[in-house]
Amino acid sequence: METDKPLGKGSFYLTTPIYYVNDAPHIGHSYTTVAADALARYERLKGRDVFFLTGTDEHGQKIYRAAQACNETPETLVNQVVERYKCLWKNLFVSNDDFIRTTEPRHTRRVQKVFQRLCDKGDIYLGEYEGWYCTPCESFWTTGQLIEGKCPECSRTAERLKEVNYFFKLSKYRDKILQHIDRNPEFIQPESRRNELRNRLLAGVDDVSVSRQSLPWGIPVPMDPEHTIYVWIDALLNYITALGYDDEMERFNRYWPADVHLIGKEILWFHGAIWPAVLMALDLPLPKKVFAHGWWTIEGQKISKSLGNAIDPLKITEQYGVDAYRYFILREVPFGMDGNFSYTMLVHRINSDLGNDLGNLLMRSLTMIEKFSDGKIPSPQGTREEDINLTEGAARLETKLDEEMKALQFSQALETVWEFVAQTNKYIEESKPWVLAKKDKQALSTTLYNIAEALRLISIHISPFMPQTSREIFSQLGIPEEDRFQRSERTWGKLKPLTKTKKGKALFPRIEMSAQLA
Ligand code: ME8
Repeated sequence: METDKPLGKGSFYLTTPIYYVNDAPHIGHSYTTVAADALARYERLKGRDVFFLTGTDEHGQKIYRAAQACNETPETLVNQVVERYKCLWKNLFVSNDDFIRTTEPRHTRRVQKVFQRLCDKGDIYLGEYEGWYCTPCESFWTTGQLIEGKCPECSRTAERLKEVNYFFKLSKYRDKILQHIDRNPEFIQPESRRNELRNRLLAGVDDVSVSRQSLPWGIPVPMDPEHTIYVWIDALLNYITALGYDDEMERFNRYWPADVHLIGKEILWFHGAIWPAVLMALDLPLPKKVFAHGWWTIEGQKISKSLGNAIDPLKITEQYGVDAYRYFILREVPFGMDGNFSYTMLVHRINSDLGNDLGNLLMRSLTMIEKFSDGKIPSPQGTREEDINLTEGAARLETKLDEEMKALQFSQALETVWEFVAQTNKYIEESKPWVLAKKDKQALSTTLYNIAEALRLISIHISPFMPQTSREIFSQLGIPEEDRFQRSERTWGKLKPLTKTKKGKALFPRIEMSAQLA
């Protein structure tokens, strides 16, 4: 007997990077968070006990200087900018379970404890740092790593630094990390990034500086408060401090290790080398997967403050809608590759995939149900070969989607759903309900039922990506809230005949190219 209980496949913990609050969020930040949200919603749909964490990285030289530049205290700046992040996530329907700020006491006290423990263990020691520092990346570099005197990551000018610092024994863990990477091909994804990381580790690693001298904006080193803890150590620890490590262990024990850390490719070193080493030093298991996705450019150019081309995602969603934006960023580029944002492509996707394919499917289906069945979903009567094809298509869709979501191939997953949208449109063309209405009422009933049933399943499958559109389709089909997402509702044939449909407005009205923002 089927039950509506969750599948009980256990917990699923996923995270985004915690973003710097020196400046407002742009589409790059929204990309990782929306991808994480789609995954979180998908896993919840599967019955997993999901914990989805995002937050903000609020300490360090970069934020300190940003505050100075606008004559604010760092506290004022971070309190202002964090609201922009929170507001954006709300607007984008992001369903995070927690939001951690690194200035919160629950975080700072736990970071200090971890730092102390690593010192006690002998994995952190006092030394002298001489080298370079890139403030925008908050990264230490050796002379050999600089490219033409510039930061190899962001190509900006690095500063010479000579100061007494605490060091973490990264070198001690190098072989163990390499071994872990080799034994667990799923650990670092995609594969090309794993190879880059491996090569960098193989080339040899130095111990890393984990404190800054006389930088007033950070968490003080517990036994030496003249120093502040290096912002990257502070930040990485959010993934466990948010779970309560290590003074409220219930949540931690329930969710750690993380199933996936979603990050951008530029911060893989921190997540694929430094973070595993810290976890090893703490005798904690490593996250199951770190996925480093690619970068968005805007109309072909890197998103940067100096170019002034960063787009506020709220501007896009105001004009084009939240779900259209979510669909576009996840569909347009295979997860892992770089992509280019252009309004032309956005409008194209809205008009073709969302308007023509999905929106018209709903509209024409409900129009036919109104016209030929008095606005009520008829009972299916008999099964023809074309009906079997459609139900098989639905079953294939579910299996394929599972594989693609497991591999975090969001774009492919959406393509798979759209193959089924196309199959349903084709089913209508071939079944010709308008002809059946005149000569075969039984086949007409079956056909109209099947079309509505296909739409119901489409609505379930798009819900992780486009929650609002999913709700809209359900409500136009007349399906009450309680019948939408239970596990037993996911198989073909669960749509109740005689359901009264409520045709509403077009899901994605056509946008004329001339109405573009840009
Ligand atoms: O690095 N394309 O924060 P951050 C795609 N605080 N994704 C982009 C992007 C782009 N053009 N620009 C930013 C930090 N991102 C640290 C993280 S985690 C313990 C600490 C996304 O504000 C992408 O996820 O610079 C990238 O890794 C992240 O934002 C960097 O955000």
